[in-house]
Amino acid sequence: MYKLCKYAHRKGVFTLKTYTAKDIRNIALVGHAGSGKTSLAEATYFLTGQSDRLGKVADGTTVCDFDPEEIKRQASVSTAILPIEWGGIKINMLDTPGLFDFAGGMREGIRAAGSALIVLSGKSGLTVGAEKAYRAATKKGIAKIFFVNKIDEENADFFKVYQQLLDTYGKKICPMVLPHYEDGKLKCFVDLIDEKAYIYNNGIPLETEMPQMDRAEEFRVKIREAVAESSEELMEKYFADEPFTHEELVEGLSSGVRRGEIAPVFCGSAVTMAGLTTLFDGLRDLAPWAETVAGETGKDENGNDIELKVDSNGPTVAIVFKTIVDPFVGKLLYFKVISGKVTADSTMVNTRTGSNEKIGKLYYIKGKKQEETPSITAGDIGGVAKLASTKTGDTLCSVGTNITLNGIQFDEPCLSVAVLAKKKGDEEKIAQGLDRLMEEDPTIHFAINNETHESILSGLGEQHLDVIASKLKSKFGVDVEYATPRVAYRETIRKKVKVQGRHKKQSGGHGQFGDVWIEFEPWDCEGLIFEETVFGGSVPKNYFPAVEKGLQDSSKHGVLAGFPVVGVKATLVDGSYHPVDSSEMAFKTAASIAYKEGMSQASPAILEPFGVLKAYVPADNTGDVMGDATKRRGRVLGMNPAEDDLTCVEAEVPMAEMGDYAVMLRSLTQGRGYFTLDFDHYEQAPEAIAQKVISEYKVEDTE
Ligand SMILES: Nc1nc2c(ncn2[C@@H]2O[C@H](COP(=O)(O)OP(=O)(O)O)[C@@H](O)[C@H]2O)c(=O)[nH]1
Ligand SMILES: [Mg+2]
Repeated sequence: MYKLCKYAHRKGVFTLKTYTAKDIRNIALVGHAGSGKTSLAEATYFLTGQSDRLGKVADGTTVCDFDPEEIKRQASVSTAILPIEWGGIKINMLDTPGLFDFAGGMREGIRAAGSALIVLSGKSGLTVGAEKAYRAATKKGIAKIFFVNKIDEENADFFKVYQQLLDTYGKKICPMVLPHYEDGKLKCFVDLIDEKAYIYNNGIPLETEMPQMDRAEEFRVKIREAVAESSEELMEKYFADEPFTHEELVEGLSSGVRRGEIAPVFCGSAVTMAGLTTLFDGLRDLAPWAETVAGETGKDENGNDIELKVDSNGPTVAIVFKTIVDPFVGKLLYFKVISGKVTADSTMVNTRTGSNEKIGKLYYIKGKKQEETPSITAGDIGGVAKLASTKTGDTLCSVGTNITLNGIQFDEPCLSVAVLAKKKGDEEKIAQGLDRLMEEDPTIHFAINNETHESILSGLGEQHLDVIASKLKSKFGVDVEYATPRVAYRETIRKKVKVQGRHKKQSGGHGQFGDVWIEFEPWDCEGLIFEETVFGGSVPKNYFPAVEKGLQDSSKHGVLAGFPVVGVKATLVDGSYHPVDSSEMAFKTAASIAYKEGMSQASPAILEPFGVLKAYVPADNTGDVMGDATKRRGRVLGMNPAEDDLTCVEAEVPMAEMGDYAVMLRSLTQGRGYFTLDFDHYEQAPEAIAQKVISEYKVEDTE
């Protein structure tokens, strides 16, 4: 154990040294909301002497949750960085949000991390948030370490949580420290690596007598087996029943962690700070150091793979993993240096845009604070402000290098609302604000729908959209309201008719005259297609374009509810003209008269958009999902096994019924499921729906 007193409780500003990659650990704190990630990061910050006050989530005094939205909600909505120093190494703690609505932050944190520290509550155990984080870390290929938190709580049960982990992830689960209870009371923690028992006083470990523990031997054997797996030499030692040295234990375990074969489990409490120093030691000794994990494969300008070693003398390549937008200060980008060294007042190239970026001042990030530094070396994380066109996921390279790193795969927005300005005239400011917020948060999408003319904002859930509204208010001074987006219905006809459109006006000198006979019939086409079969010049050729124009313009609005018309063929079959009074204008008007008449007679109908839904859910939920799709007037097409032990239920569903699908699916699957929904085709709306759409249109029309 590294002596805490040496590092803890230093007052005042603590300037970070420059560390080499070997001495840097980038750790993403991930897991279910409320498991104690932010509290753990705060306790770590305090205990290692970076701050002289322990921040509390409930009081809104944490360094991590500094955003007003986070203070208001007492929950993280974005990823914060807290660097600490422990026994000669630097640990960058990336405190990510656990709420699924803010999963973007989790992806960003994991992108920058070499290990995921999955925080579990000792009471609730392995929950969906932790499962998702485990999966995300596995996909990224980084190490997984568990911390069973809230051990101070009465109904916390470490061994139950351990059993859950074992059942789910198998033998790679390996506890490093055990809580010891006597008469139902937590007495001490047994460190299985140090072979020492500790009690903690405000986080300060005090060695105590090693207790008799029933299960300790079982876990010691587990550790020995895991270590033996790491090399032949150690395997021989294991079979010879020789004890491992401390160094061998650490070497064997860390190599297993690095290879993803061991997921060590620590425990303690972020509130009483018990067990934390053992965790820090574990992170120091077992979490892969930047040098061993941050080596990445990038692509050169021709798309060839380039292996990058974490080497501060190599070409400089850095990945931008987070953007913070401040309307006054501008944009702050967080980046991780994979290779080389980013220096202040230099020029780098953004490989996506190909343009140069002027790097001004560089910072280490500490919560909302920044501490200036002349450079950031390979394996470390830094911040830079005021870059012209760089955004999250971009690669920055030294001039002359062209290597693009993998960006970040974000979750697709799935819940959409129409954004309305509370104050008329704010629309432009709202659009600008949302554009800026999109730079900060790649999981929101904002665009004007050309057809409904609504501003549509999409995000990952209701809380997410709430936060956006609050940010629009606090950062850009505009108030918005959300409404259900309009459905883009269509209109068509169901029978063939032939009608006349005659336009005649005599007003003083020149008159207006146009006369057409047009057949309207259902047709398999996108909008309205026009043909003519005029015989003998009853309508002169030069007026055909005017007739077509009259029909096309009219077909933008159906006769039932004003929606665009599709699936109609209009054939000009006959008509008459006047040598003086006829004009293009007059024929255009005649065509629109025929349109109104013809469409009304041809049994018009409302069509509604249908989409293909792909709902990815646990097998247990497929029955409910299919039942729900049917209730929404959908048709189930089938079921297929999908990634991550999920099943994909595919269905055709009317878009009008899908407004709350994101909310429903989240609650049905406890956040495990997700879906995609893409427009596919139109279908005739049932009578009741059609009547509703028509009467709404009539109300609007008279208003
Ligand atoms: N008793 C107890 N409460 C804790 C512990 N860690 C966190 N909490 C509480 O759990 C709640 C959620 O904690 P927070 O750190 O915001 O969780 P996060 O969502 O994972 O960041 C807060 O009220 C904390 O005070 C712990 O170790 N013991
Ligand atoms: Mg948090």
